[in-house]
Amino acid sequence: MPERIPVIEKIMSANDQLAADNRRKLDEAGIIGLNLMASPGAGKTSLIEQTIRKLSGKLRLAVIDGDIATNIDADRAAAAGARAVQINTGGECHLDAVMLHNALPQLGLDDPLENEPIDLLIVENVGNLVCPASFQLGTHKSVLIASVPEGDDKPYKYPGMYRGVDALVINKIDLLPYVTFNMDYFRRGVEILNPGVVTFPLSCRTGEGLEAWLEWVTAQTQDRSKETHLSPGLKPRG
Ligand SMILES: Nc1nc2c(ncn2[C@@H]2O[C@H](COP(=O)(O)OP(=O)(O)OP(=O)(O)O)[C@@H](O)[C@H]2O)c(=O)[nH]1
Ligand SMILES: [Mg+2]
Repeated sequence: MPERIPVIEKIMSANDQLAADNRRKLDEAGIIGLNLMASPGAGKTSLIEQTIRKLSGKLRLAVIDGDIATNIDADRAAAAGARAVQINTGGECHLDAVMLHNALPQLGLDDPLENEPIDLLIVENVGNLVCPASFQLGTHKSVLIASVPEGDDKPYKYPGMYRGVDALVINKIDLLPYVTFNMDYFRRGVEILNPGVVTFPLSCRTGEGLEAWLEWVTAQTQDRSKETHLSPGLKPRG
């Protein structure tokens, strides 16, 4: 039905406009934003906890957590030491720019005398390998976590998510001896979709491989000249 096409375009452009506004707010506050996406249980909150613990004292971190229900993840981020805000989407399977726009004021960015400045904002998207890829938030970089127990075929089955991200974490490598996961097959799929994407195999449980991830995160906050810019369309950047 041809009438539907303009409606969809209108929704996306409204989202992109708010994403641009979110980006402007982050830039004005000197904050680098990461949009962390993954399937449910891949280890988003675990990686956030580790990142907060390891970088506290070096970077000032804040977390905005997206979930359909509960404050569980924001509570975990707060317990690890970050300023944390929870978004409950009430059923939506992804975050969008409107939700982030409504959550940003809760970080207290407009009141720098009352609140410490923030260097890095990690946005934990709702666990889902499809929908989050279609909604820009206004963050600077997008990161996908794959985890070993999900299986090595996920790049082939969820290409949209793998195609547009700026960095890829392969979590739960401590489980490699126990599950069937062909790393070469997985990486071949990634390479077709997103050639040369920076990749961090690691384990949030053992800490193996975390150092390279922490260096990359820190570098994002130090080298703002390499920021990506918002582009129209459905690219899952930020
Ligand atoms: N073995 C192992 N387990 C892990 C690792 N990282 C996370 N887990 C476990 O995986 C489960 C899910 O971790 P979370 O960090 O809650 O995953 P999430 O992606 O935030 O989950 P949702 O927010 O519900 O989508 C927990 O039981 C973690 O302890 C890891 O590196 N190795
Ligand atoms: Mg989580």
